[in-house]
Amino acid sequence: MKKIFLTIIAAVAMVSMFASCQEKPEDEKDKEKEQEPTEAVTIDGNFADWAALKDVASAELDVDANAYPGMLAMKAYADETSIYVYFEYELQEETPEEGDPFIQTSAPFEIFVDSDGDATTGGSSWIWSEVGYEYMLEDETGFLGEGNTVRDMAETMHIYHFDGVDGKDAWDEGGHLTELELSAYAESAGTVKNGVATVEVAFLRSVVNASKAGTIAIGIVGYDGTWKTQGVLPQGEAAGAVAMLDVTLP
Ligand SMILES: [Ca+2]
Ligand SMILES: [Ca+2]
Repeated sequence: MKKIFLTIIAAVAMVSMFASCQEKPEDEKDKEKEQEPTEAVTIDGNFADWAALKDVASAELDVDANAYPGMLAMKAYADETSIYVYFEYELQEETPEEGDPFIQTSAPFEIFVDSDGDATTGGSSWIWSEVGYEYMLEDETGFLGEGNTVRDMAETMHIYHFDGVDGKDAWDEGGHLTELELSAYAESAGTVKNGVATVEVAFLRSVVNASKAGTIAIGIVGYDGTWKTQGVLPQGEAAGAVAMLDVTLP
């Protein structure tokens, strides 16, 4: 009973603190409003905001990079709170065991993040020459929605922390991924036109432990509905030829 009473006292104290916080003079409120960081990119399927950004990290499919040609272009950017990734992905023809080829309707997707900017720490991968990723975001449902649309992956994007031996592939001995139980940290939107999906994704810097200014590196992979690798960026002459993309954190 005493414990309950103390809890009530604490609750009342918190409510009154909260109430006092609410009663700020108008000019102070205005000042706070000015200090609120504005988002560099709005996740709305409109890409004019990307075109307006300065110093965007970017990678494109090289003409000689034929191994995984599905990912045509990527850009990455960060503001004070979030990391933004843009990509263009050409939908691939899939050939089921029976029947005619059809354009893929499911596109699982992964973002690898070397969040301490040190390729010698974290997991490795055959996909890039330098990786050292601490976190991987993965959506097994993928970014394609019903019809010619791009869906919001907010509810289905999983995030994994690499907590195995540095330099090991997550699927080899010594490698290990732990899924983090987080929600409401990512969102996505985009369009599908002429067989190309253009997608913008945002996720919080805090969930990949990248809150300080510095440099991180990002790589993306797109798959078809059977998890066959279709697109990789950055990509050199082949997968494994180049490092992930450096992104500056303010
Ligand atoms: Ca936008
Ligand atoms: Ca690392």
